[in-house]
Amino acid sequence: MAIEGLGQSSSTGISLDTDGDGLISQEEFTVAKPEYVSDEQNAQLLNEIFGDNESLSIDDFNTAMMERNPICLDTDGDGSITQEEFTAAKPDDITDEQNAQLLSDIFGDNESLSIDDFEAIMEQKRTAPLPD
Ligand SMILES: [Ca+2]
Ligand SMILES: [Ca+2]
Repeated sequence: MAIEGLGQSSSTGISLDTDGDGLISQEEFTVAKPEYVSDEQNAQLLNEIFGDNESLSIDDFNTAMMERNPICLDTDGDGSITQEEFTAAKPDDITDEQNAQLLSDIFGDNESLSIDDFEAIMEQKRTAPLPD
């Protein structure tokens, strides 16, 4: 199996594992953070995602990311998450096509969702089996 081929269908976590040891370290996470995330926000994220762990397995990392408080996505603080805010926060390895699919999965016909609704939908997706 070609590892390079994983990019298409794999989860966010794998691309963060730059040394390929199967674990995402706080350092690897920090290196990969988008530029709009300040050091302060990054420290907060590390705390939320890693807790007391120096590193997490890719599975644990993805679970933690899904459980992460979506309030972080509400960058203008109006209590709702718009498609635009969601798109702005997407990891670099999510293609526009994948993002469009996510938007349609999560938002459906809505331009924005309340944080509660967004959380509920993400929770459903987290517990649902992933499509192939
Ligand atoms: Ca690693
Ligand atoms: Ca908002």
